[in-house]
Formats: sequence, structure tokens, C-alpha cells
Amino acid sequence: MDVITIGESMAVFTPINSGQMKQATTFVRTIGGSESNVAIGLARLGHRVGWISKVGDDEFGKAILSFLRGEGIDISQVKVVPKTFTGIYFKEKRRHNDTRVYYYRRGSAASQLSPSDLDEEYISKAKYLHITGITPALSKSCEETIFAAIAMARYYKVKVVFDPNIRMKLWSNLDVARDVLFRIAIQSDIILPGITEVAFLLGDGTIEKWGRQLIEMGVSLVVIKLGERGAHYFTKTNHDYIQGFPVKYVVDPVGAGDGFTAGLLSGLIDGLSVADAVRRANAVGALVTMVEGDTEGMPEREDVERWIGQQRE
Ligand code: KDG
Repeated sequence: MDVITIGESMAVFTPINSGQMKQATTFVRTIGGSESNVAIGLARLGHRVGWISKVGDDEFGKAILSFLRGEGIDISQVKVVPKTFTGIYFKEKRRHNDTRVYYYRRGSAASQLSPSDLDEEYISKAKYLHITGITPALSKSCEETIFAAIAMARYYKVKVVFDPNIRMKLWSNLDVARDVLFRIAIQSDIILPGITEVAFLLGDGTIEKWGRQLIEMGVSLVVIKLGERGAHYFTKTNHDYIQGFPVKYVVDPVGAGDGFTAGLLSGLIDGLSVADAVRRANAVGALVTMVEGDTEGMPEREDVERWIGQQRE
């Protein structure tokens, strides 16, 4: 596998009309979950990806499995939990640039992931292990699973890629959130926070200071995301800013960060320079926002290359 990822996927319900959800009567059902979004993004770009998770023994669990299988993702490490439900979430488009999410996932199948669900041999064979700050927020056993997976990855020299993806609604205590996410950050090889996330983790500072601080803590590549304005990257020897691609009309911002991660990892797997990998990340992130749905806008390889070419013209 090029990349293995661990996390929860949910059935996503989005009202067909924008506005307050209390007025919505008709919804579109899709699939979402940060880690499986990244897996889909990578698979569309031609990479080999595996997803570790649990789903309920219900219709949404079946829908998730057949969707991810259809995208070419290895789901051999996904367990179906009897008498348990698959999480769902609602995505309300209040108005343009005001999207809200409501989770119904506490106690879900994926929140019951535990270290015994990890197959050490499976993880040992990957190039990258991708994790987000969402999974450890789901339950204590999910948190333990993430730390166990990181320990396995580090032992086998599989690179740990961490997107903090801080979802405040999932944490009951922000100090605990900071502590858990910080401990993951310092064990990661690559970290991709947004500005508010890095400020939450490290306190007041500047992009330059945060980037340097994370490098000094042992992270080998830090990418601080600025949304459509692009991203700054830091390595031990380099710091550069890569301009983003402006999007005239954002249809749905959810999943853009996951597209960014997929683009970055795709570039690194292909052996691009870090700068070019960040450029691909910016492009995939931008393309995701132009289409409705968490994963529907994840582009295929030709799309990204053609689109980047058009932006240069
Ligand atoms: O990054 C997009 C995700 O946030 C979305 O797909 C749903 O995983 C999700 C979550 O927990 O919010």
C-alpha cells in the first residue's frame, strides 16, 4: 500500500436546498469521513490505499463499504460490528460561505475501534500512515488505537502523516484535545495544520515561528494551510510559500483539506519536489470545493494536471 488510513466514515445527509435545515424535507445521501475522503482522493489519483475502520451491520455500513470498494480502496481491515449503527451527519448549507455540520455518531461502530483491530503486518507494509485529530476525539479506545498505530508505524519506519482536523464539537475538554493532538504532532513525520489549528496547538506566534517550532520538535515536513491563499511549507533546510488557486465560487468547502492531503501525498509518492507536491495539494483542494459533496469533487490525475496547466495560461 502507498497509504493506510484509520477513521470513521458516515452517511452524510445534505438538504437539497440551502437555508435553515429545520425547513428541509428532502436530503441527498452521500458518504463522508475525513480519512476515507483522503483515501478516495488518493485512489482517484492512481495510488494504492487501505482504510482501517468499523461500520455497523446496517444499510449505511453496506453503502459505505460498497462505495469505498468501488473506488478501489482496500477494505480488508474494516470490521462490521453486529447490533451497532454506522454514524451519520447532516450538512446544513445555511447560506453561501456558512456551512454547518451536525453529528449523530456517539457510540457508533467506528467509535468502538480498539488497538486489537490493528494488524501490525498490514501497517508495516505501507509507505505512509495517515491519521487525523478526528479519530482520537471519538472515544478513549479510538485514542488508544491511534497511539498504537503510530507506535507500529514508527517501529517499521512507515511515515506518519497527521492532519489535526480539529472538530471542536467532538471534544468535551479543550485542554485534553490540545494535549492529545500535541502528543500526536510530535510523533509525526508530516503535519498539515490550518492556521487556527496550529495556533490552538502551539499558542500565539507567527507562521515562521510555528513552522520552525514543529521542525525543532522532530517533524520533518510542516505544511501550514491558508485555504485558497495556498500554503507555507517547512523542512529542516527550507521554507517556502506556495500560492493557491483562487476559486470563483465555492460550492461546498467540506473535504477541501482532505483533497489537499491527498494531493500532497500523491506528489510525494510520485517523487515530486515538496514545492510541487504542495502545488498539487493546493490544486486538489481547490477542485474539491467546486463540487457538491465531501468526495465527489476529488479529481482524477488527468483532471488535476489539465487544470493546473489551464491556471498557468
Ligand atoms: O474533512 C471533511 C470531514 O470533516 C467530513 O467528511 C466529515 O469526517 C468528518 C467529520 O468528522 O467531520
